[in-house]
Amino acid sequence: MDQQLQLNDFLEKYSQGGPLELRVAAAIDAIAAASVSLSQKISKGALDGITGEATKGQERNADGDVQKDLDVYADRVLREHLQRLPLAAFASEEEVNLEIRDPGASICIAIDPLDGSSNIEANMSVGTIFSIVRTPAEVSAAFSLAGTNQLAAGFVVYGPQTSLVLTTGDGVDIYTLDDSDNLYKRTRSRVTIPASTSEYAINSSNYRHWEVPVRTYIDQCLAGSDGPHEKNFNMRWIGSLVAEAYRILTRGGIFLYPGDARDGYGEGRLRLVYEAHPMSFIMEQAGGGASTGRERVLDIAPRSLHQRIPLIMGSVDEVRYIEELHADFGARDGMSAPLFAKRGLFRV
Ligand code: AFP
Repeated sequence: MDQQLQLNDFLEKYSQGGPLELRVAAAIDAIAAASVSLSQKISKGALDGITGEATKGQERNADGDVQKDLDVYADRVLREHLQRLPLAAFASEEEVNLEIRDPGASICIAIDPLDGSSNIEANMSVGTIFSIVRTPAEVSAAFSLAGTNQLAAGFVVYGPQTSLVLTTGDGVDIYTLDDSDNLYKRTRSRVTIPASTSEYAINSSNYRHWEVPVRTYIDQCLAGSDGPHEKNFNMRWIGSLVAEAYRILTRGGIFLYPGDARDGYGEGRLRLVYEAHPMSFIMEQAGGGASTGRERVLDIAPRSLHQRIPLIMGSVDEVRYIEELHADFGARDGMSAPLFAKRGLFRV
């Protein structure tokens, strides 16, 4: 097998781009090192005390999600590895507030330490997502800017392999962890997402709560070759954003977590700063699309650190088509009356 590019080699070369690139490279290196430790812990699971159970105090994160033991552990490991770096600000899904560190430092980092934690006890893939931005003039506004301000973004998926997906704004590469030497080695370079797809991912149990454009799109997929697309579709739903994104990067597809009529889900479930922004940067760098259905996710400036956002991402032709369906139904007038939200299928 030819000598595969190691992540360290890429970071060494990238860091020569200047002082800012040096800081970004050091941050990615620290996150990668933390992920090696997390990969080893996750692969042992209950043998190493990881059960996916809630923490003893049933603590909740900023969004009210009950924290699992691995959520808290992952947050701690990543903080430890990032502690030594000059960071202006640090944000985590597991902490309510933005942590201001050295305001004079050139970069800020936001992380979802462990995405998909509800899958841990089911031995399903989970992951770490990160976003690196340039420090703005006012450091407290570090994560109040549009996603186009990101310098780098990536995620690690702890699955059958542990792989790190990375963009620094010049395409997307995938590195796989070699457990014989604990080094990340590039297994795919300049990943390109196919523009069209026959595979969609959505949690269909929420059908009755969706807006009309989303229901229309899924109805069309279900109609298959009898429907307007004149082809049959396949469906996947893993319940782990990193696993869905990784699949889309390998074979195309469309992922939807739209807003819906459930209490608290008007803007969906995913967070803008440390889930949708990094994922959207990666999708677009791989030739895909990422939208709320009505606007490009990367153009959106967060109103708050843990703001939720609808996310429709993947094969670009599919993203654009879904945006057309939303445009046909006009701007959101509150939630378009969910078809069956509060009443049975048939009036009694
Ligand atoms: P957890 O981290 O709480 O497991 O949530 C995972 C997630 O944010 C994202 O990774 C999944 O795509 C999505 O939630 C699954 O949400 P549903 O459980 O509502 O399908």
